[in-house]
Amino acid sequence: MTIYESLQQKKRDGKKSLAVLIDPDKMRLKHLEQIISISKDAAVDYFFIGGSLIVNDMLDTVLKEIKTNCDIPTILFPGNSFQLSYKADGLLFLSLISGRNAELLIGNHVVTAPYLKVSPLEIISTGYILVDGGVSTTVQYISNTAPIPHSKDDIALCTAIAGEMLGLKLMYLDAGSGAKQPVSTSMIEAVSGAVNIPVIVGGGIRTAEKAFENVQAGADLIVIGNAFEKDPSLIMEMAAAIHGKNKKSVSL
Ligand code: 1GP
Repeated sequence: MTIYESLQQKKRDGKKSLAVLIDPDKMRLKHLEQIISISKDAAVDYFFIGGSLIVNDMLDTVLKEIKTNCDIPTILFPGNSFQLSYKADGLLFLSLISGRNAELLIGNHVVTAPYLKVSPLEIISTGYILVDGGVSTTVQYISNTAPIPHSKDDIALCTAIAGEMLGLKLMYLDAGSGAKQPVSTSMIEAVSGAVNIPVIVGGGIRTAEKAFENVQAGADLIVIGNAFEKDPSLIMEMAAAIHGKNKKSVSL
């Protein structure tokens, strides 16, 4: 089963997933070992690997470390066209559909397409919707785009519908790494109620309660980076809250 088929299957079964986001630039190897070990115990569903800027050349090292220690699928979540490694299993082929920067809507895709076409990576087209998280994030600066205002659910909704109609396979609602204000549950409800493809939600999620609220609102996959970098033991709690929804037995 491909990564995308597994996501579709889980959506059909009403199962929710957790992805641990690893920014290769920020990650120390000791810390990574700990994150991998807890992720295995917590039955984390995916590793997302990427950052808006990667300064050090740690991408391959991080992927190798994950691959040698566990079977959790690794998905590149690239901040730019240079963040490519054949050591990963898949790649989110992101189109920044909340913005109007032609390079990030289609330009970079044209340049990278021939490389990706011959790569062993599973390419998953993804509509990336940046939502205002109450703080100016690296993505906003680097992408040179304005995020969708936090309370404008209808803009996010129409953007997601358009993205699905264009044939995108996943929708990613992101308040940006380290957001003060995560994406609202009302926006998650609006978007997930309007599209049939799996919905990913990330940015500023710090508590199991928030993660649980998001999956109840309709998110299929929750992505968390910063909170786990600060405290890897949180992975256990978050995974229980997200997966607990599967069994409808969690009480928070
Ligand atoms: C950012 O959605 C991710 O693109 C994760 O954000 O690091 O704030 O968890 P955090």
